[in-house]
Amino acid sequence: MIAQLQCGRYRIALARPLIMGVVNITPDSFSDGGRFLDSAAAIAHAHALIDQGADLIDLGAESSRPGAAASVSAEEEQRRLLPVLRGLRGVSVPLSVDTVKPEVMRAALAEGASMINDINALRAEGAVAAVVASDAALCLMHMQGTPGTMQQNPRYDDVVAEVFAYLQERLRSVRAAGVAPERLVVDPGFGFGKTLEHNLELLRHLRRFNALGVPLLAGWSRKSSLGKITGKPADDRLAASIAAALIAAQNGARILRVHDVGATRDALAVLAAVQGEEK
Ligand code: HH2
Repeated sequence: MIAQLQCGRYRIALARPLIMGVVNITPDSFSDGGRFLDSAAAIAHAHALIDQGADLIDLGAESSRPGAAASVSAEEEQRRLLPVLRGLRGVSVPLSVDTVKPEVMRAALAEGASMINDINALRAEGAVAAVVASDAALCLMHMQGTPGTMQQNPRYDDVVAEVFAYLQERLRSVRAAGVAPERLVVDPGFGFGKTLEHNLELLRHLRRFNALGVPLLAGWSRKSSLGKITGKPADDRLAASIAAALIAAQNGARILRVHDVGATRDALAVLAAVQGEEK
């Protein structure tokens, strides 16, 4: 397992689990849609998450929630994203951009993004070419189907083995194109073409994914599986999100993608104290 992630001009130590704070610059994200569509609000929220202890910020300008309508155009995505990236230039943490579109990846990298987080694992034509020559970190996520239809009937014979094989193949393909392993992160994609039981099975066996040799990212924050377990709506899933983040961290996740940075930080501090790690 690599000790440091190359993330643009940053080298991030992976000795303790890192917190990736989410800022959705969208009208329709499932938990914070519309709150940060305005650039100034998105920039202010990113600063607030950094103050709360975010190690990275993930900026998304297209919702991937289940049943999301036709995707937004690359122009619209850039119109939402680029002013926020510009406004955050010079912040103390790496900026990640959550996109599946090669043209948005190129524009984001030109504006100083240090990481590309692709729920499509760079499968779009031209996506690998858009990122290969940069020094940005790349998150490759597993998804069955597309956001529009992925929750209609997710099916696996062995969810852990199938997600593992998919990520292994995507890693192989991206590395064959010339990407150094120090730039790569994988994510089983909780909630992306998975039932509650699939998500739980992946969480139980998360540690197996460490055999892929690159850091694991896990995103459970406010997701509908937590709503199924607790019966609570997205804005009332903080405690459940913290519980899932802690279990993911204990089961080997090195980056936790969360909306509630401060609370997650406190929970991880308790875990670190128990484990005797440095905070
Ligand atoms: N989840 C979401 C979006 N991007 N990226 C990775 N790598 N892993 C995830 O689990 C993940 C992700 C969905 O959450 P959110 O951004 O809050 O919602 P929306 O897609 O509706 O904007």
